[in-house]
Amino acid sequence: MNMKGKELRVGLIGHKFMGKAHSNAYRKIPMFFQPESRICLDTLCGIGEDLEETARRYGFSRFCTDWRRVVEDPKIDIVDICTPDNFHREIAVAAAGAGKHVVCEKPLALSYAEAREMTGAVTRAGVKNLCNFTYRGVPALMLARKIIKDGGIGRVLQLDMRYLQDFALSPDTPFGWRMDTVQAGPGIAGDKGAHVIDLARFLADEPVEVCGCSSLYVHERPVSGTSERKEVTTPDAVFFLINFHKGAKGVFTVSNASAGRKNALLLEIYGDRGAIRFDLERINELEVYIEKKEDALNGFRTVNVTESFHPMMYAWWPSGHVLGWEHAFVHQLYGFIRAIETDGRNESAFEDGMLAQRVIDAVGKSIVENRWIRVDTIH
Ligand code: SOE
Repeated sequence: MNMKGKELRVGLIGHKFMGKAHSNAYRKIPMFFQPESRICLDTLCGIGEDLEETARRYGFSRFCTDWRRVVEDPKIDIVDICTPDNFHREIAVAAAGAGKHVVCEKPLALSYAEAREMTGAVTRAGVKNLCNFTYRGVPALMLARKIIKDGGIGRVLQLDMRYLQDFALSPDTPFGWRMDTVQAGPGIAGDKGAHVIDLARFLADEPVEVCGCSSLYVHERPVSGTSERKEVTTPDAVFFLINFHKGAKGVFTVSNASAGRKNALLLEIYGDRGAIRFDLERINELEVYIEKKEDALNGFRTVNVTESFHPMMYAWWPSGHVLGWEHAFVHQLYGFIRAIETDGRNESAFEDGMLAQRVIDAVGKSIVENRWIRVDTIH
């Protein structure tokens, strides 16, 4: 018996890391927000001996190993894609064609051409669509966006955007799908690069021209559970410069080999009257500098973004009761549910994923050709 409004039945494809983050988020939404619909975890689709147990623990009614069953099931309202990147296009296009609302983890696709096809499919189908740039759902970054868009730091001049981890530093780290260009296309340039490119768009301005280079430190890795070793075909780190539409310049680094950095999304945006700084490993804090001449106390201040009047915080706990990485997923998916319920717009639609993919492709082309590439020359 549905307690309130209609049901929204979710078919989630991919039961590993992102599948867990999305399942957790769907379950938390009705506890902290007031959607009109009842969100039902209907089917979990994946490959692995742990699938049935995982479906039970996550609260799914059913499980299956063929994504087509999820897409073709008339009971399913939302298809949520948490697979390696090389499956995104086929599943999203099929889901849109079946009239499903579609969620797809970032990066949207393996290329701009694929992303354009996916965006066309959801647009023609008239279904709601989310490319989950989850960090748009971090309250501190939502506050940063408001400060910048309200002119709080003046004209944006410089962006220093990094996303650093160190899991790939050791040659003993086993081979993963992100290290295989067949499954992950440009690899880290898409995986972490999508995040920093999208956040530059979300917080500041549109990229116009890029120039990049890359590093690969470990060329082959052990394959878990076997005595085999596999060649790594995506870079461990990518570095790129961006010229932006309104004149700002940016320095970007994405790396899986930055010793000591565990999940360090480090953003610094400098304007002509102030600056903001953010570190994902300190997710509730935003460092803000607003130029005030002759103010003896002027300097960066650290805002604890946990007050009820801060973005999204009304729904959670009393002041100072901090949020974590998982809550950004709750905010993004709640916004998607509300877009479905109100026929409104959600943050980071497929179009945003497509525009980020165009920059990712330009970075890849720049690395190969060793020169600046205009984003609008990518088709
Ligand atoms: C690996 O780089 C990864 O899991 C990314 O794929 C996620 O988008 C990021 O949030 C955490 O790191």
